[in-house]
Amino acid sequence: WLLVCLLLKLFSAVEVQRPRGVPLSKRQFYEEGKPFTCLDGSRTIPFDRVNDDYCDCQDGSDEPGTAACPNGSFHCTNAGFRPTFIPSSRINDGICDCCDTTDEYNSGATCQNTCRELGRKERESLQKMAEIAKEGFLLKQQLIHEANRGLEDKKAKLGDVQGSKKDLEAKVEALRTVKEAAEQPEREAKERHLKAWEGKLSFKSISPSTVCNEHDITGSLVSFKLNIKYCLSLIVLLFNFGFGICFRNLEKEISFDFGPSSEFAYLYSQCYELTTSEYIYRLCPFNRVTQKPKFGGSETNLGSWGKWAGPEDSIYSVMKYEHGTGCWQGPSRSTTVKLTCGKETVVTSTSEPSRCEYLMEFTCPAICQEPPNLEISSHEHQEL
Ligand SMILES: [Ca+2]
Ligand SMILES: [Ca+2]
Repeated sequence: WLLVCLLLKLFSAVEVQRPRGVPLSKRQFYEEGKPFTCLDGSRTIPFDRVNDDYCDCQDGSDEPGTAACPNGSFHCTNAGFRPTFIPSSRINDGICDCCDTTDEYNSGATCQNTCRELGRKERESLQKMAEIAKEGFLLKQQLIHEANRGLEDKKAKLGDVQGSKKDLEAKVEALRTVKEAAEQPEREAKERHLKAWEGKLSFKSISPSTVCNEHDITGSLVSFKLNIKYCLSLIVLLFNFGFGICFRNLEKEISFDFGPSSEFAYLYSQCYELTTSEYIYRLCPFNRVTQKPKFGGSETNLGSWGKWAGPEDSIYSVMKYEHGTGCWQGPSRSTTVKLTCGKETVVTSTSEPSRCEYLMEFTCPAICQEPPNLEISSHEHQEL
């Protein structure tokens, strides 16, 4: 009895009486036998002028089921698939537009109801996408775990670098003191020597050989000191330079926005290529995008890392690379990278939708969102 009740209820739900082409949501505006007011409120007409194949309302709302109004739209229920609207000009035009065939009710066209089949295919592809999202989301958790570990490592390294920089600075300072201490007697000796030499100059006649010899001694003394000085400066320079690079690189890497949970960190210092018939495109995330002719030729910069540029609710779904090589008599090249969920990290397509503005599609697990529970949704489908 319960089943019968349920079936009856279902039937009554499906069999809601309404004029042809009217969606369920607007049923209340089309009350059988009562005057109809155009949905834009412009005028009221007797109900028999609804779907009488003559356009009465400016907004086309009196002819939802005929092609009489140029701006009318027809609602296909498409049971088993997705309901949709089509322009009313497609009613009875001989072409099957609605999968439930309802748009061709009077044209003689033989349409087959494909809604069930379409619905099945859609569910399959949704299922597949959900599975990809599920696997991708698991991978993402792994990426987050690794990124956090990597970040801790890097922070520790930065601390180490700072520590050993201080250590070395102390050592260099000690070396400088040693050097100065060592130079002190030499300086004194040199001064003595120079004085003696001046004495010789003033008191002795200058023979070319003495000048040369004396000069040699002084010269080598000077060059020895220069060497120490040079060496020390070189040590200090190399030390600052090396540490500077190391330091800056680490700091730079730590400062990047790798996503809410650092899930995009693994893309840093990686590059991904896509070869088309003409070019090799290369995306190095957080760095730059380039294009190189496949058969030789120089590389073109299509933009350097700019920012995350997705819409407010999913800012991490789009990357923007800017200020690439300038176009001839045009702006500098830029690239928009759209990220979609996938198990693999790969560039799937590139295009140039408008001049010097490139579009790249990139799949990676880091963008995958937690999928809704699959089992519940498949149950729902079965019940339907
Ligand atoms: Ca009419
Ligand atoms: Ca049609």
